[in-house]
Amino acid sequence: MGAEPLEIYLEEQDLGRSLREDVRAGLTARPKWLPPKWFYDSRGGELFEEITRLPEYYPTRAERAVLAEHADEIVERTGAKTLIELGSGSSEKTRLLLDAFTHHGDLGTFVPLDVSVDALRQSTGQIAAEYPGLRVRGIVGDFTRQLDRLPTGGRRLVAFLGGTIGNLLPVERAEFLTALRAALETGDWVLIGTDLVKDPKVIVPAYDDAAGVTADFNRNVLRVINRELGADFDPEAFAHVAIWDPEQEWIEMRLRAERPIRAHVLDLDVEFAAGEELRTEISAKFRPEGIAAELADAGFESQALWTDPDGLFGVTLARA
Ligand code: AVJ
Repeated sequence: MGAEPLEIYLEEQDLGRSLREDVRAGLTARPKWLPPKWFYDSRGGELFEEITRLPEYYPTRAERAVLAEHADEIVERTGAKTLIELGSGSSEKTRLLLDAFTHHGDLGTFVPLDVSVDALRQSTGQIAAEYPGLRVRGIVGDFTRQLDRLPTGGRRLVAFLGGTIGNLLPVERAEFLTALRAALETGDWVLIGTDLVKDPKVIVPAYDDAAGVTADFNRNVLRVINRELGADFDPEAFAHVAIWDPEQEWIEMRLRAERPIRAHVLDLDVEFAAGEELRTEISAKFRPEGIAAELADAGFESQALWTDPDGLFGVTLARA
């Protein structure tokens, strides 16, 4: 069984419209901001994959260790027939779950959902080839908006890995979890990866690596806007900034104008004073009690929180 044709709920024009809306809202706000989902064109996706291999970027390795250790238990406890992955990207770590499900579960369908058509086309093709007998239904969509399109029926497990939930603001997170609960039936499961609060001396370098890959990834959002909206930003005129916010317990990525900058995008004249910063991402870090409380508020019951041996990253299994 090959991968089925991608189900496209986010057409080019929807993507274009939401990019324009975000750019207009974010670049006319004070302070200026842009949402992190616009990093991920194909170059951005590749830069992110490169980040996951950096010595400083621990979350991917730590989460992989947790999944490797507990995949069998996840299969046994959930008994899932359908695995849905939100923000699936390359689905690299998900293969640990697919391996366990193929060895002693009876998973029938894998449903990766991502905004990137390129990433999905690649991952669904590869996974369908690697797991014959598995039905692979890729969905092109935005995980904050396409939750009502998830396939129904059969015991479902929704995986949301990588700590991507930390890229949402707290209120967006609550809305997202509530919408996810509403899209599920009682008895379905969620598996959520969260980076944990720890010494900022460990966190900051993960977002400001010595090789400058994260800086390049951060600037990529300006390249995306230049290409998609015909803007004229000079990405190299911006410095990469990664700052730990101890009150909010999140890391913020920003682009700091190194000199006064004037750029044009849509019908806007965008001006940056020298030193002015544009927020491009927050990446929240969590405490175990906070994760359980947020899940409970949305109507989920946490059943397990596993961490890697160094306690860097947590994976929570919860039941709807
Ligand atoms: C893995 C998408 C959640 O917040 O760590 C990596 C992306 N940003 N380096 C994260 C990211 C900067 C990221 N997510």
